[in-house]
Amino acid sequence: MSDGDAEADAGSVVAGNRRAVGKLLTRIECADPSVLAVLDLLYPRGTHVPILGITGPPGAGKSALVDQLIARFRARDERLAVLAVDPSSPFTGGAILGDRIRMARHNTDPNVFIRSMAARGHLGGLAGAVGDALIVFDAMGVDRILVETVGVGQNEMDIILHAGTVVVVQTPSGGDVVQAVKAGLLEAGDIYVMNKMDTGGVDRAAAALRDSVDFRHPLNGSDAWRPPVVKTQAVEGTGVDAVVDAVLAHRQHFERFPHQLEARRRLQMSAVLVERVAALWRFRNSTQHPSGPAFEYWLNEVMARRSAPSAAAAALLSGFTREGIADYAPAALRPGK
Ligand SMILES: Nc1nc2c(ncn2[C@@H]2O[C@H](COP(=O)(O)OP(=O)(O)OP(=O)(O)O)[C@@H](O)[C@H]2O)c(=O)[nH]1
Ligand SMILES: [Mg+2]
Repeated sequence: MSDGDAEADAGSVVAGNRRAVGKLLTRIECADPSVLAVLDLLYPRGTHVPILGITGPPGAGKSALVDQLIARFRARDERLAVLAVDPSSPFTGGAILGDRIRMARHNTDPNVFIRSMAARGHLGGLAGAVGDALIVFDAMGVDRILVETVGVGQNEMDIILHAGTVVVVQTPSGGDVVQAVKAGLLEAGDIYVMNKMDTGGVDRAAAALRDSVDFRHPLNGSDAWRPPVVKTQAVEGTGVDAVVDAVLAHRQHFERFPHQLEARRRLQMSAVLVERVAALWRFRNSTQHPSGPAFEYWLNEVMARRSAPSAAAAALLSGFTREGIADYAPAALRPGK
């Protein structure tokens, strides 16, 4: 694909062409390397759109909440992009299809772009695909981006690495808090939602969550954000206005304390970079047998005990390109020279 094509694709995204956005996301999903040139053009043209992450255990009501949030933000005349990350994990217990369809009712609204993403083939894994999709969303001219991911194990990290505000959805059911602690969700949230308030034990569960969250977010001075705990019934929309208020308040908090937002972005971006480095290496070695002149060269060096493995690894890393590994074997070091 030529540079001109990349320019044209990037231009269509910036112009808000939904078809172009959709095609680009498909190319990201299936790890089409020609997409990298488009992302390079789009990234500097991003507009720092606020990203709202919604995470929590399977079936907690994340999609139902997102559906309600879309309606609320649309009522405020915001243009939205929504990414539903599908980890294709065996844990997923919610009524995916039903709720996706319910959420998809907004797709007829020209100011809402909804997309779900699986992306196991992506160079940077699912986290990489989400990051790349967010670059596209950030450039397409929307006012807010919503991302839903299941908060199990590593998957909630996809959101935490990118979102300016993270909403953690819980339910009163017994195992949730234990699972949340395990998944690191009690450190991750800026806002906590105790959903399914129509089911039993919600007040006790919300109070226990309040205590756990306070315990993990010690208030260091008056400029610290105290994550609110909001009770909701996401299908009917009860309590969702309070979630919206909390989202807007969190944004205002960052406007008052911009250094906190800056510090968070820096921390997130360093994690993104580290993850990208690791992903490049994993990709290379999961898709093909490690080979090529550079790998062979350094393998031989290690086998012959001329180079320690760590030194060879560092040399190999220095020869990385994002498509894989460059043919990197310094001529001066080649055997026989
Ligand atoms: N009773 C009750 N049911 C709810 C509530 N919110 C969601 N549900 C139901 O719970 C089920 C799961 O809701 P989803 O919105 O799909 O949950 P999810 O967290 O998106 O699920 P996954 O994406 O599969 O992890 C659905 O059958 C919803 O209708 C609620 O507040 N009360
Ligand atoms: Mg869902």
